Amino acid sequence: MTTSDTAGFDAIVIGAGFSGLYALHRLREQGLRTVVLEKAENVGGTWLFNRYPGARCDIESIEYSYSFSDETQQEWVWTETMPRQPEIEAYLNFVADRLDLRRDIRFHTEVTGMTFDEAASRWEVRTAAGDTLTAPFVVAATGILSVPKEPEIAGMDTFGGLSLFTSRWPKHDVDLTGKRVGVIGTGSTGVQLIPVVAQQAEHLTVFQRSPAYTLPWEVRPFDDGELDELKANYAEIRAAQREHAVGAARLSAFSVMFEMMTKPPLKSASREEQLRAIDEGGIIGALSWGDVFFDIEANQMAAKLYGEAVARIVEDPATAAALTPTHPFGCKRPIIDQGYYQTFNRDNVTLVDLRKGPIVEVTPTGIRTEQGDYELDAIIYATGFDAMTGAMTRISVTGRDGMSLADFWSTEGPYAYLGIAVAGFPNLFIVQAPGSPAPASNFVTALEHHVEWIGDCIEYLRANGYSTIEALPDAQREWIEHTAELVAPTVLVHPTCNSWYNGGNVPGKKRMYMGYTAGIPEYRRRCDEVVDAGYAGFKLA
Ligand code: N01
Repeated sequence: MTTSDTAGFDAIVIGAGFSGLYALHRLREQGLRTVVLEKAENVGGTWLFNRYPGARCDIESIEYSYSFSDETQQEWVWTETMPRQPEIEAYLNFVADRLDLRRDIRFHTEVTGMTFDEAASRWEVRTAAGDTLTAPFVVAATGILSVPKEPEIAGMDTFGGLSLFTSRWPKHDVDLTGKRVGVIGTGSTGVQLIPVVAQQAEHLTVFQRSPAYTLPWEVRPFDDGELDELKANYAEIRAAQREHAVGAARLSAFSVMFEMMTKPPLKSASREEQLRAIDEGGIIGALSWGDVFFDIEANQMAAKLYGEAVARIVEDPATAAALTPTHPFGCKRPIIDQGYYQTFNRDNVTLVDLRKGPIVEVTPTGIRTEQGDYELDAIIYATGFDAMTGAMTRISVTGRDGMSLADFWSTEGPYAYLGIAVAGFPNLFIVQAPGSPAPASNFVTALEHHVEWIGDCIEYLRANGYSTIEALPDAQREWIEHTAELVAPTVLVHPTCNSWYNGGNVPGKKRMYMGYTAGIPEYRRRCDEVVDAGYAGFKLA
């Protein structure tokens, strides 16, 4: 295939991250002439861009990897229980080479727009270079956390030092030795980055708007022979993973949270029982109560207990108090860390609690807050993502009757059917769209199922002479209502929670919890049910 070859594809895949690579492999195996359009210079998606110091996955490597190919899972060698970013990037390159995927990927090719041609029942996909490619099916493997949320702080452009963004970290080494560094953002990214930067910088100032709940975690290299033993049991490991609600059966922050739900309620625990919980379980013990996810009062009690556990690690009482969260535990994606709280005992680390006075502006020499000015040589922005919908709303997607996807999601809400398709946009499959189980699970388990469902669906359409499939608005509404009912009794929808889960982290974004929380097996059962009923909720033509 040459790069000027623009017509006659059976499927166009957008993005060459985890989802796009598998979609290409799967559709090609089905005999579809498939091309992947990728704006970056290589495979990897979000794992290519988020190469900041300390970046690593929070699911075990043997589960945060493709299960569809026994060769790749047997051949690839993970070195640690939870992989660092360079190892995940290398793994995705290995898969691309091993499955000979690169010949159908066009790098440096950014998709800027796509329009459904109703007469021809196909998509016209436009690129930044001015090419138009056509295919009946588009699989948007554009990523759930691929579009950075710009911090929009006044004066950012005026800063005379080094400005760094975790979500587009430079490829070359960044030496922060001897520098006064400021970090803005204490989500999963900031919590991973801060302990590593503290070891390099002359001084680190952490600008914290919302303290995180983060679970201390041991990550270790595999022992001799351990990985081989795991690989010998891969069939059982994968089966258990698929049957687990969060798509990861081994120890992870998610499985710990599930475990917490089985514990006795905090509201009826005596003070002695509460203290025993933190004596024996530390930070995780403070949160391990059965009622915290469903009862906001219990959740607030757990937050206080969490603060007590933090104060046992952080020596300065004011800093410990500032590190204690006030938003509900569980309403944001769980975080794990290596030595986060211990970092604040270092002489070269200062915490600025922005709840006491926010950032006013970035100045040429540092950051001005209502509490004072901080002189800095480098500022690192770890401010998160426009998640779930961000990537697709940055492409001008026009469906039936001129309908715009970005307009629909911004006016109606981030609706999709089964977390895969949006009414009004025939033959467009979005991997991990709103309503997918991905946010509350292992992304890789969720996306493998999506890709397989999409592949099977396209095969069914072709085998049965259908040229289009389209979600029906009623089915889409019912799916969204169902997802909303599932989270209604939980703290996930508490109004004080601003998270990428609900779009509350992006000013102006329509607020709605965007995941499916009944677990992967139940999701799979519902998807199977849809298929068995002849693609119920879809119109096939
Ligand atoms: O982003 P976040 P993230 N001024 O949105 C703050 C995955 N991930 O990149 O909470 C000051 O969680 C913001 O403050 P607040 C994982 O799914 C996985 O850290 O809005 N602060 C918050 O503290 C994760 O959930 C891994 O008050 C500002 C932070 O920036 C998801 O990515 C590793 C601000 C953003 O936190 C996102 O994590 C990394 C401003 N103007 C990421 N704007 C692993 O696998 C934002 N903030 C382990």
